[in-house]
Amino acid sequence: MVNDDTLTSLIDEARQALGAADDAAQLANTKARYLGKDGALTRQMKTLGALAPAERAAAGKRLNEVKQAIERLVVEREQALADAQLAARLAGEAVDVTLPGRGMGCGTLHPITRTIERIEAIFASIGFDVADGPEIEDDFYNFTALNQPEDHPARSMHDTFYVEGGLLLRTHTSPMQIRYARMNAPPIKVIAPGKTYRVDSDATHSPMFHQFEGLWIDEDVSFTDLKSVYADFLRRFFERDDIDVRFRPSYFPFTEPSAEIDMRFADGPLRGRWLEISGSGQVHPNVVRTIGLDPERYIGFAFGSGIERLAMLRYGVADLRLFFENDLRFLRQFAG
Ligand code: 2NL
Repeated sequence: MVNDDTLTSLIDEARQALGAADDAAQLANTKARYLGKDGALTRQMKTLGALAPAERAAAGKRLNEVKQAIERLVVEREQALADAQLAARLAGEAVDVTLPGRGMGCGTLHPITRTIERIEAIFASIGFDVADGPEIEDDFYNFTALNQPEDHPARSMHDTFYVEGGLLLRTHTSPMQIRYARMNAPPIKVIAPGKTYRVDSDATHSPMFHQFEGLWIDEDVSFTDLKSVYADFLRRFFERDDIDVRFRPSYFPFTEPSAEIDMRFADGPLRGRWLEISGSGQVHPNVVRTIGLDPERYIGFAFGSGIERLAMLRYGVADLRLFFENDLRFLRQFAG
């Protein structure tokens, strides 16, 4: 019953069929066709029982050899398919190291950052320290220490962002200076640039904007010193000498007297127009006391200026919102 030629051709047939299997699923099917429950070889094995005992041993041995031969073919094909798959994956992932690079996209400093760096460098060169401090403040440092009465409208929910725990987002950079002045002995010469927050948003107001304030406390400073320092700053900031500066009376709770600082270019498109550029004043005696100094002995001068306004004038930017939209076409113009 077990014919040797049939078995030999069965191996050949299996070799061909296995060789034609292109993936794991086809290979499993093909294997089953020979070695499975109803496979060609399995069927041959089932005929062994009908053989005479004398023939059965030799036929059984032969069938086992054939089975092992087909099993080897299956393993070989499995290995060949795995090798081919790996080779295909490696070919697909090959990196052509001779291709030109994509180029490195290099960012630029934001114009507000550049403006802050300019301001810091100018004031540092005339002996001012640079203070830093938290953007989340408490009522004391943001208002009380600055002589803001409890019922001052600036404290209301309409102007100030309040956060959890009775804290708030600082509405000016003055709290940094109060902290600095309480930690350092006079003479105090410091500027404090940074982010400030107010509930306000339209074409000319952003809920987050930047300010820098200056504070100068000593035994004998005067408005004249403040004016010459600020005028010097403006001429260096704008890199031009044709700048006039004037003080105009004003009011702030933290200074007395207070003055608005105006500037005017002699040339260029803004020629002759007075521009409000900063608030300023003599530090209020209550604030001097809060800092821990005797207002009979120490006199202070302070100013506070909007950084976006300075940046708009310096770079000729017409709309405040451009600074916050982060349109790369705008920002790239400040490269280098
Ligand atoms: C404004 C007003 C000003 C100050 C800020 C100041 C800081 C301390 C003490 C006293 Cl620690 N004063 N800062 C003084 C006057 C005006 O800014 O509206 N600027 C845009």
